[in-house]
Amino acid sequence: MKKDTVCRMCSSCCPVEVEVVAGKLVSAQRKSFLSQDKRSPCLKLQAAADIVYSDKRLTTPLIRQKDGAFRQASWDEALDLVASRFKHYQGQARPEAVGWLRGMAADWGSPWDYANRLMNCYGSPNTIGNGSICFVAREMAHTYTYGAMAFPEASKAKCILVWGKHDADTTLGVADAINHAVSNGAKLIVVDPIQTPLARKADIWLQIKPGHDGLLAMAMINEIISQNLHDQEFIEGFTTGFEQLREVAGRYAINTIAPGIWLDPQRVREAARLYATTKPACLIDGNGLDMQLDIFQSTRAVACLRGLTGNIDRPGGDVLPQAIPLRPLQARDRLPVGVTPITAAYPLFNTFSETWGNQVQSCVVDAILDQKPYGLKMLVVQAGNPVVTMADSSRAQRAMEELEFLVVIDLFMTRTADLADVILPAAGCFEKTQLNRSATRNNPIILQNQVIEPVGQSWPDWKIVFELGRRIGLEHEFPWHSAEAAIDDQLAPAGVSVEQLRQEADGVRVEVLRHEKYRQDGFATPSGKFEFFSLRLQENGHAGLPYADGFPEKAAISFDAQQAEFPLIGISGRRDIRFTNSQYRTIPALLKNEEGCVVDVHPLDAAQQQIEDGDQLQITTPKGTITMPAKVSSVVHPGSVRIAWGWGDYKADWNLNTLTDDDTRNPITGTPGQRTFMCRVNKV
Ligand SMILES: Nc1nc2c(c(=O)[nH]1)N[C@H]1C(S)=C(S)[C@@H](COP(=O)(O)OP(=O)(O)OC[C@H]3O[C@@H](n4cnc5c(=O)[nH]c(N)nc54)[C@H](O)[C@@H]3O)O[C@H]1N2
Ligand SMILES: Nc1nc2c(c(=O)[nH]1)N[C@H]1C(S)=C(S)[C@@H](COP(=O)(O)OP(=O)(O)OC[C@H]3O[C@@H](n4cnc5c(=O)[nH]c(N)nc54)[C@H](O)[C@@H]3O)O[C@H]1N2
Ligand code: SF4
Ligand SMILES: [Mo]
Repeated sequence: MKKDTVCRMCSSCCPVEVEVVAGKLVSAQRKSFLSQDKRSPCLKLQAAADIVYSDKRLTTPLIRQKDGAFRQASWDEALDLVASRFKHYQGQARPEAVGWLRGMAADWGSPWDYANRLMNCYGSPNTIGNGSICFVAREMAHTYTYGAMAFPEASKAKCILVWGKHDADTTLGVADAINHAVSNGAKLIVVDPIQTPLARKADIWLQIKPGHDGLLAMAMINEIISQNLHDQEFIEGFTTGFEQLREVAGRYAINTIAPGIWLDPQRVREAARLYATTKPACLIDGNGLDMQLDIFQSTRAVACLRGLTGNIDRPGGDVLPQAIPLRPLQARDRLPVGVTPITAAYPLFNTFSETWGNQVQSCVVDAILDQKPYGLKMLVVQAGNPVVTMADSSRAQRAMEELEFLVVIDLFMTRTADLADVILPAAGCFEKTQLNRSATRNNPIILQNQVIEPVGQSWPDWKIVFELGRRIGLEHEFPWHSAEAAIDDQLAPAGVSVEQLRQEADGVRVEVLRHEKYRQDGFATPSGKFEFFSLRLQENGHAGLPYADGFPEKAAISFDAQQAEFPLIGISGRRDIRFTNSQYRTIPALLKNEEGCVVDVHPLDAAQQQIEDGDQLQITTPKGTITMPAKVSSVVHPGSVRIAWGWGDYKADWNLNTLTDDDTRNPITGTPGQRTFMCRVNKV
């Protein structure tokens, strides 16, 4: 039988059709507006049955015994134990000593709301996401410029500028749209320090020096204004601070900037002209900007290009979302007044959105190890593997070990789960009904619909949270006994029900798609305008215009001050389509003899140490050393190496975050430099 749902094995949230035989998932196909032969392939989805029925799945709750080993337990026993620890800190009048750390995998829609609801009603403000290193920091920069995160209408664009994103590995719906537009003649510009498959297809590829995107954006702004290529009508009617932008960008002339960031001035000029004169153009930014120390200003500068060229909210440009009206489920009003979250040092990031809440995950480690701003004693980790995915893994691991009580909710055993006192087995995406953020951010709403029963005794995340809530005395706050009841409640203001979503597998559109909404509604910023200049930022002690205070030259890359000892730029590497972050290396069909776990070294750098393919290389930073096989390759620029990402759960010695730094962070978003850092490479 064929059943419709949404795949959530990565954050792409693709609508899929699943083949179910005798209650078992057999295969799954991704839906797309493109014909089958033109769709970008997903190897994870092809291995869906291997993942779902892997013998490595956690199938019962586990409790750690005195001798350190885990034993199987019933749900009643495990949940009662966890609930008793919640009550312990409440009894000590320290509910804020309990934290709930969320990784990316359970999604940021309803599951994020449920965790926040439980914690707010319990009395702790410390539900913490990992958005400081993922796209939330970028979303804040978009929001401070035009009120929301724009999304590209790439299939209708005539020019596509891709800035630090690789959709064919990470976001297949967008990859399809790019391919469609390019095959219809759209121009393609790619800004990426790596010669990716997309870069090879581009009309112009700018192989930028990692972490220096802000300078390129300012130089392009300068060029567009000085060549009079900007959209005068849009700027006059709908923006703030254009004259200041002209003045600040004037300090970033292409001829002086480009050579320092590894670029040919003439190519940058051509890119600026092509982007500004080919309408409509969309600008797709990605995780190449995230995890950078300079994330906020660089994304603001890139975002300014969308207004400068008038492409914001135009068909085929960068469209602003029409959010679905939802009943707020986070119960923020239940949090006792005066309890500050452990992320209090990042007030603007904590408050820029209605639903994101606290997203500076590094603060979890500060609170556990350094009691900063106060101690965190117990942690629930849901759908995350912080020991591997957080910056400075050794420190993150020490923090997990230091806790009085650690609960992990996951599908698989991980290096983080290995340190837990209690492990609760979660059901995977095909085993539960869920409302994802991508479904509520904008039309149409598509349901992640349960198509098979949970594997073993695993439970869906919603059920774990509701049941735990009831056991800590929140029966009234968690009245729902099914995912459907809770989703119906949340969707009531939109007038949409789960029943209806199940009947309309391609989604329900609450409002017709509109463009240029700013003409009627303005932008959702304090001034109602597209803000090149942000008074809100200036009043809070930050540059009101990107780089008005100059570019942080020696602070854009971790360990830059120690360049003499660590001369190469390390780039956290490719998101292979076979894996999602630290996941799926235990699946033989995907692991393929550890293919892809390599350090790419440019032939010129390789020659200095006679490095050849397959040689074992030690990569060292002030934080630690890992060892990986070499691949001599000119996809990287001389002076930089690309290190494979996500292998740290499979093999500790391949954990890239052993190398990264968490001491220095972006002042607004608390982002550490997990993408780009100075390092040294030695042949073993
Ligand atoms: N150096 C470096 N560091 C990085 C990155 C990088 O590229 N380089 N990427 C960063 C980014 S962008 C992110 S988002 C983070 C990701 O960091 P994490 O969120 O910690 O990432 P994952 O490794 O995907 O871990 C997700 C865990 O959730 C489990 N899981 C999967 N589905 C479910 C579910 O439905 N419910 C539950 N309860 N568990 C589930 C998986 O088995 C897995 O153990 O890593 C960041 N760290
Ligand atoms: N297959 C797969 N899919 C995934 C994930 C996964 O791990 N595997 N992770 C999911 C998650 S959590 C996220 S956040 C998304 C992220 O998905 P994307 O936003 O596509 O991010 P990445 O693929 O990490 O990086 C995009 C590009 O940025 C480039 N880049 C690196 N450094 C720089 C730089 O300094 N400047 C510029 N301009 N570019 C740079 C990289 O070379 C890469 O080509 O993917 C999601 N989907
Ligand atoms: S890209 Fe693949 S794994 Fe990710 S959601 Fe889409 S189909 Fe699933
Ligand atoms: Mo992410």
